[in-house]
Amino acid sequence: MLKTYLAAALLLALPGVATAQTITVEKPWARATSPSAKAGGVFMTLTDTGVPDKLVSVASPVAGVAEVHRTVEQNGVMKMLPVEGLDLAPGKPVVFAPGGYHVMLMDLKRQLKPGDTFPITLTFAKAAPMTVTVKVEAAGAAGPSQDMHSGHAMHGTPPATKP
Ligand SMILES: [Cu+2]
Repeated sequence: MLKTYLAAALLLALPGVATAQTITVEKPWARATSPSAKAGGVFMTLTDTGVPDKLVSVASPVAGVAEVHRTVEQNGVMKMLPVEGLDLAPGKPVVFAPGGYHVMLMDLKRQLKPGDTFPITLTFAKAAPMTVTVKVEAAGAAGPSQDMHSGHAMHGTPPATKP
């Protein structure tokens, strides 16, 4: 009897195994924002250790709108383009970093101050949604490109001053 019960329990557990979390999120961080800023960026590294998947949406309570963006150069101008469904290939980490992919927080509800933390929720096509804690670093932290949002009028940030 006991053996039968255990076997049944194992079978029931299998779907849970099949949907085990296969995406890892490393070092989610954001740049501090100025008191009046309405936009901010979140960076991290996503690694898919399971089957091919997609990051389909992002959300955070600190922002009215959150989107995945990619900074690209078009005709010598840096632009940010929304990414609809970011492909995640097993074993190929996708790095979100200043000047490339980032989670764009828009309509910020509060200032992001160094040392603060806030949650963001990542929704995938296959893996279960994940909520991770983002740590706020100094405004110019860990990235060579501090003007990644220049040229993106939607964010309301002034263009970078020329040297
Ligand atoms: Cu952006």
